[in-house]
Amino acid sequence: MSDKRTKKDEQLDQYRVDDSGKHMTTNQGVKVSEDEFSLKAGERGPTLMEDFHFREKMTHFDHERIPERIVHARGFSAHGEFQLYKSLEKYTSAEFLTDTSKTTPTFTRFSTVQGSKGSAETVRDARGFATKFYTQEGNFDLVGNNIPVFFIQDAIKFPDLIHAVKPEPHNGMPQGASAHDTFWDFVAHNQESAHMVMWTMSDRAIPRSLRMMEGFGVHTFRLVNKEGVAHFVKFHWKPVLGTHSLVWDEAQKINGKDPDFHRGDLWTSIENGDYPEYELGIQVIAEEDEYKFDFDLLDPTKLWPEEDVPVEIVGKMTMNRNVDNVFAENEQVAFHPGHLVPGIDFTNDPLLQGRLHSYTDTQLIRLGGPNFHELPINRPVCPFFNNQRDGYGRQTINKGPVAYHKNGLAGNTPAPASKEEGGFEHYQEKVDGHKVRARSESFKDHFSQATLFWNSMSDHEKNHIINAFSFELGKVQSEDVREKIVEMFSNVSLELAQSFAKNIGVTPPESGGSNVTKSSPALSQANTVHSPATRTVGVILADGFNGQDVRQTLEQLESQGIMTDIISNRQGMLKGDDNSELKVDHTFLTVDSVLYDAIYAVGGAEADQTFAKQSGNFLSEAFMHFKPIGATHEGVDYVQQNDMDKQSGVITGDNAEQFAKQFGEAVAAHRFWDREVM
Ligand code: HDD
Repeated sequence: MSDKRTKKDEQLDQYRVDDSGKHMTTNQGVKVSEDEFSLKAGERGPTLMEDFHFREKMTHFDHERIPERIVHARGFSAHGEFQLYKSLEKYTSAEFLTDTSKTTPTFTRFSTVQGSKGSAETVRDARGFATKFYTQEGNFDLVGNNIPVFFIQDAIKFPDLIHAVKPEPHNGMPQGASAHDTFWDFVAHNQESAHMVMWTMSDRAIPRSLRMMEGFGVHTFRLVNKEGVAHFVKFHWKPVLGTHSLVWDEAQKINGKDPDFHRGDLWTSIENGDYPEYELGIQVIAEEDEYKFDFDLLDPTKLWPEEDVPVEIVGKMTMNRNVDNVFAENEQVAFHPGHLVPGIDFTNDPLLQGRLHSYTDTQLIRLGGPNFHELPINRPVCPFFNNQRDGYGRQTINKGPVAYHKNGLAGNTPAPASKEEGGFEHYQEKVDGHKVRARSESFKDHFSQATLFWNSMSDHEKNHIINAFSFELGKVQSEDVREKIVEMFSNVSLELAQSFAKNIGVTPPESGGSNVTKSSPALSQANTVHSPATRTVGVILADGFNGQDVRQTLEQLESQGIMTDIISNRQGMLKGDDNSELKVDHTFLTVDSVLYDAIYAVGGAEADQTFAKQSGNFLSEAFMHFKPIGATHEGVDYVQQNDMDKQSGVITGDNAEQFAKQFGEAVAAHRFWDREVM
């Protein structure tokens, strides 16, 4: 964890408490003399009401849960800081986007959407990517997802969408999954969801790591400069390690083997000093170009193809400090897409407009009243003054009798600030319309960008999408829903609809398809950055291993940033043929092949048949998940016994230096898709 102190850290220090080495007290500060036995009338008698220590301890415990978030309940967060690369004063007056000398403290919470607070993490789902920037001009929250579009176009449909995707109300199933009737029934009857469904059926919905996924603000926002000139903007987070995914079978197994897989990965990398980094990118469109596109900029089911509107990289967020307390920080943090600072503004996107109501509303019930902004994690780092008073849990002690505006007794303060003094002025957009409940005609093309996404996928990505539809609809009981979905997605791609139709027992459509031929290479993960850094390799080792070679290989892998865990059939120290020793991190029992990016099998002269069998299981599973496999010494026998020799991504050889180099390259490649049966 970084020792660097941000302004937010300094503020949080006032609230951080270290209890170690202290006497136990009640909440009133009275030292407690006994904490194991309640006060009783006689050793075998009833507990007495006057046991204030027991009552206080139990009452607090009884109240220790708050409502979980209605969506995004399962999440994990970390502190960080944002460094701007270049001033955006051309577009915005926001200080944190114009002053490159300042770093801005951040707090980011990642989440799944559907599952409850205790659900597993590698489910198929969108991931929340919400960042609070504690700027000197107030908090700016970028409350986005790892998918650039959304299921619906109007916030009034959000409760319907969420009711449909959440566990079905009559039996509370399924947990952490969209593979059930009500979700797909919703999709079939709300065809604006087609584009986002393509994303959730793609590898994007099963990220390898929270450190290896993109983030998107989704909506079109406005940047407004000092002169009051506005530009439309979309915000992007680009992970420095690239965008990478799990494979579906692996993801499901991880859910059982390690339901905390994503938070564990984030936590460990921050503890190790491998700080997750995401570059902030913006796409900008001038106001006068609003109508130059074949989609509506206000429609949240549409993205701006990066080839048409390039992403300009403007800064970087580094996450460098884990939370001290999950409840105080991760659970109590309250994000809101309406938390803006001067220089950033809304558009009329009807999904965004509705979100502006929902977030405060939900915090009121979740955090128990209107003072949640005073919770340490939510407090701005700049001072804040107004005439709000009272309410549950009020902490600020406002002095003086005046709590109203305008006033004379306090010199009419706190007083609103002019624009020059930093006051937020809403962008003066001209709006002229009838009050209607309607959807704009320009929002009615639901399929073109879904096809754009499909066209942009590599063969293996397409294959995964077909498999995902086949899995999800394979779990849907209603024949009618299955048929409707096939029909709906035949508008996106005939090839797609035909392929999964036959897997789910629906007659494949003969006609349909799309005339969109355009593709956007930026949408394919096949074109992402590949790096071996922070990849994890399970090293299978037994007593009698070749000490010199293994040490050299491990050193070289580590010098490429690769993390290694020694796995054996027992814990403790293993002895090499040169009497050197290596400590076992895990046994075949405590970990699993699915928890590693690659497996490196070495074995050892003293390994027996059981060891060879267990190694074979690890290798076979890694091979099945298209992962790199390395083998030297006795490990080569395990590879040969399991028919993996000379297959792509299987590296063998006894020259330690050459092996480490080739294996490192394979680890960076991450998967060998030619092993996949197409
Ligand atoms: Fe939302 C939480 C992202 C549409 C209503 N949303 C929430 C979180 C994220 C998003 C990342 C979790 C924040 C955290 O970690 O605490 N939501 C999105 C995105 C959307 C979106 C990217 C579409 C572009 N959301 C959306 C709509 C509504 C909501 C249309 C309602 C009108 N969202 C909520 C909420 C939550 C929430 C009910 C639950 C917990 C919370 O707010 O604090 O208010």
